[in-house]
Amino acid sequence: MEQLQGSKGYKKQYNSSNKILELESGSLEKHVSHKSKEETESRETRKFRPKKQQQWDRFEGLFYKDLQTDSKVQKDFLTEMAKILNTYLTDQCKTKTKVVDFHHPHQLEELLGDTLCVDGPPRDLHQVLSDCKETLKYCVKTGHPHFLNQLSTGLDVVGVAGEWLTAAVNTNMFTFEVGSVFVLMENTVLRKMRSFIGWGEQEGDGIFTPGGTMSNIYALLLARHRKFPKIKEEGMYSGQKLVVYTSSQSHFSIKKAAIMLGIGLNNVCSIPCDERGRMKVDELEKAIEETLADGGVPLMVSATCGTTVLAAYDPVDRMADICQKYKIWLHVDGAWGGSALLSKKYKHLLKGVQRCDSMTWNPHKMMGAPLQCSAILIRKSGELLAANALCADYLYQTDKFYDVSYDTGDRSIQCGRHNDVFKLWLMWRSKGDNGFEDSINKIFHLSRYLEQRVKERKHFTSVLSEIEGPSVSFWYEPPQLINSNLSSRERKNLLSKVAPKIKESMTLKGNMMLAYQPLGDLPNFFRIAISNPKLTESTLDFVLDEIERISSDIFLE
Ligand code: ABU
Repeated sequence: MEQLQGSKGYKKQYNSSNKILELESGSLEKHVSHKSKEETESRETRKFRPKKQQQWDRFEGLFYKDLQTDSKVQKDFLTEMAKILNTYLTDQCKTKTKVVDFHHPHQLEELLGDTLCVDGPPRDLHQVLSDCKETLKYCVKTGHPHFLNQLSTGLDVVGVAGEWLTAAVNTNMFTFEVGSVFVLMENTVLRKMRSFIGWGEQEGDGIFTPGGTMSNIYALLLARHRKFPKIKEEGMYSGQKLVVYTSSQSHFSIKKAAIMLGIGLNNVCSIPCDERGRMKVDELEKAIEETLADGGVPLMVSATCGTTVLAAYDPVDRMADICQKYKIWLHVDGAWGGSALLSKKYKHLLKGVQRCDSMTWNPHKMMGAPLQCSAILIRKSGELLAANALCADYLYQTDKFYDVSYDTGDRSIQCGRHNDVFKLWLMWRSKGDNGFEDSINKIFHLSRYLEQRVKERKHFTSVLSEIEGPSVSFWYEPPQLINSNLSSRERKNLLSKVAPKIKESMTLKGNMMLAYQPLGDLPNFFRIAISNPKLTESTLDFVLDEIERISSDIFLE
């Protein structure tokens, strides 16, 4: 028989099958008598747990209430949690660690079984720690050098530490009275980012948002407010057709913004791109003229600096000429490629960026900040506040005892706002401009290295003749599968099946994750976007080798 001592007076006795026999009071208690199957099972499992985990014995029978009442329990619990995370973060970067232990959703559900369930009585802290460990087992190791599936990859330890502190402080950014030091940090970092755009010290505004899509929504909102400030009060009743221009390879968030702001999908004009994925500026001017001839209002041009797939940079300077001529808001979506501004060698890709009205820039991509960290930067101050302010007097009282210009919340479309700046501020402190510049240069160097290898290797074909941003796109044509006797149509059909099949196989094997996609008429191809400065040339060689290896396993003659 086992006796557990939990929160005050929470003493129970179990027989071998874990049925409650009696409580201290001698009476059976309803909430305990239906001791859940999962708790019973987990106690059973514990008998067989490895020695290593026995260090958690002291958490058995301790519950969340004990965390609240006993600071020693809280400290011990958080120490164990830190150990778990430390091990996870260290191990995930080792090449021998799997990137993913992939299971289909229904399999994962089955595997996790009762662990997934939140019904039933509270689990003790031993179980809570086990839950954390169990969860991490199935997480995708995004800091792993072979995780190349997204634009955000890698692991910045200072950034993670910053995120831990942010979670521990758990404050809101809307007012200075609660955001305090973080409000000042936000001002500092946004000013710094604006200086890289080339705007003056005192010029401009900005805010951190929950992702690049939100930042792009802000841009369109401000463009609309500048041209039609009355919409804020009166809504979109004028019947005027407002038009947004963006390249055919821009991110879908521009369309989402148009939907949300009542502009409508049909009024997002998709401008064709050249062979490298950059907007054709002549086509932009033609489209604007067409809108005007049609009685519409050209509202915003969005230049993409670092398209999602090819990492192409639209010619911002030439687009700025057009926007100046027609008095249109110029937005730069630099969610992926904006960080090139940190590099003297590559900032030319955004030539003319200082002429834009707004810019989206996601430090959670190329700068390696933990998700999420996205900023919308505005050239003219006052526009964010004018478009969004509602002056809620329960929060933004004007008779506060401090300078309320530091209450940043009314510039936001949100009320509560997460502190996304601290981790980035801390990273900037630890790396400085030079550290970031080195990382960006390394990322670009690695992409050029990979591009060269792709061009040299037999059976690999680069999608672009020359890349701009640090993404490399290519086809792999398995010689066993694709031979010269095929018609071009058959070849294309087969080729479109190769990348998905190789990806499936490597994901199931668990040693690598890559992205693939079609683009317009182009059949599926791999995209390796490099944002992890810890990658090496030999890692990239390995990636190409592995594609060949896996391919020959699947496409046997
Ligand atoms: N916001 C675009 C993210 C796409 C990607 O990570 O692949």
